Amino acid sequence: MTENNENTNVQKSAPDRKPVIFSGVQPSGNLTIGNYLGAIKGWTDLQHENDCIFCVVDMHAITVRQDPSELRRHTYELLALYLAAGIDPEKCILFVQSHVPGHAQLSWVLGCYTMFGELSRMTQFKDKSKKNADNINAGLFTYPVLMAADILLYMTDLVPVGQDQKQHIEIARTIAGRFNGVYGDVFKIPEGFIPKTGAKIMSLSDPEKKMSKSDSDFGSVRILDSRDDIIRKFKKAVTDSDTVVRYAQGKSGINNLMNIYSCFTGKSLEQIEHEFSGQGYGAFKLAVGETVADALAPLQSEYHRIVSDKQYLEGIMKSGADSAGRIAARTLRKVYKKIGFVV
Ligand code: ATP
Ligand code: LTN
Repeated sequence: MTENNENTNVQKSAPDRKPVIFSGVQPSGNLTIGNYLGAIKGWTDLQHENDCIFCVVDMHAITVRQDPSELRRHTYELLALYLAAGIDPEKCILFVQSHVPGHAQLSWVLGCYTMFGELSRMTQFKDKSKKNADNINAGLFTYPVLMAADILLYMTDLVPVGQDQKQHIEIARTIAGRFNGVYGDVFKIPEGFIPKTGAKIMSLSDPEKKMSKSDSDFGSVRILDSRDDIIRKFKKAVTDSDTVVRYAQGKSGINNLMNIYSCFTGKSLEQIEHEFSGQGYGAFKLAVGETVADALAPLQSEYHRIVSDKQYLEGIMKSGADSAGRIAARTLRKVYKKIGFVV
């Protein structure tokens, strides 16, 4: 293992240490406005006051079968999207998970402190096992252990994610607590950071179901969809038989559209009800579609500018992996010592 400055103790929270933020998205392509509102958009606000580390989690992506050339392309594209969304590589560490070997190394160790029963209870594992019944592989099962390694390697304080990742943060806390219980204060116990609005954007075609990048129908609005497609998808959004735009139980379609509109405009639900009083669903759906398309347009043009500059993206990946790798190696060395490996 590489030599490190042993005096730099990342485990102790120095009073002047900024909170560490870690998060990641899988480069599985077709990012949706759910990924944007639930995760990436919020990251940009956090980068000013914290030490932020944002990762392209390619190792998680291979828990479902990926075409190699697509995976490579999606990795560049996701990094370009982070940048286009406003994440500043001068302020944050941006890197690709497989470029820092510490993630796989710590994941193995933590797997020995994670119970079979705990992993069996993960709802994402159960859902993905149903969706990929012909490929229920061990990586899909131990996915949360790798995610715990991602987080714990950097002594992370806060993990900004959407609602669906709450259970994975919980298990990362359990694993860290169990490890600390045996070896002393090694890991920082991380907290999830779930946005108040936008944490669970629902499918436009089935508003009882989470909007997901792996669903290819009209239900998912992609960040890079054309203006026409975005508007068309919102026009087709499934709603109820009422006609009044108001947030209420049993109106999951309208509630979802109101949430999306609120996230992109900053308006409260009451303001939205007021704005559309006396207008039908048609006018509201069109307004939401146009607002989303307008809000995404600058991000899209920035994305197209950045994504073609492969050299620039590779420079960021490389320096991000160097910075992340230094922190990761330090944590891993400490863990290896604690458990009795010869370092
Ligand atoms: P897949 O459909 O391939 O499982 P996904 O859309 O869930 O993928 P991930 O890469 O697993 O995407 O998630 C990236 C981030 O986006 C996570 O923080 C996750 O909580 C968030 N996220 C995903 N879907 C939504 C959604 N519908 N609403 C809000 N946040 C979401
Ligand atoms: N499992 C996450 C992606 C992810 C992640 C992480 C998020 C992998 N490692 C560490 C936050 C912190 C998901 O969104 N599906």
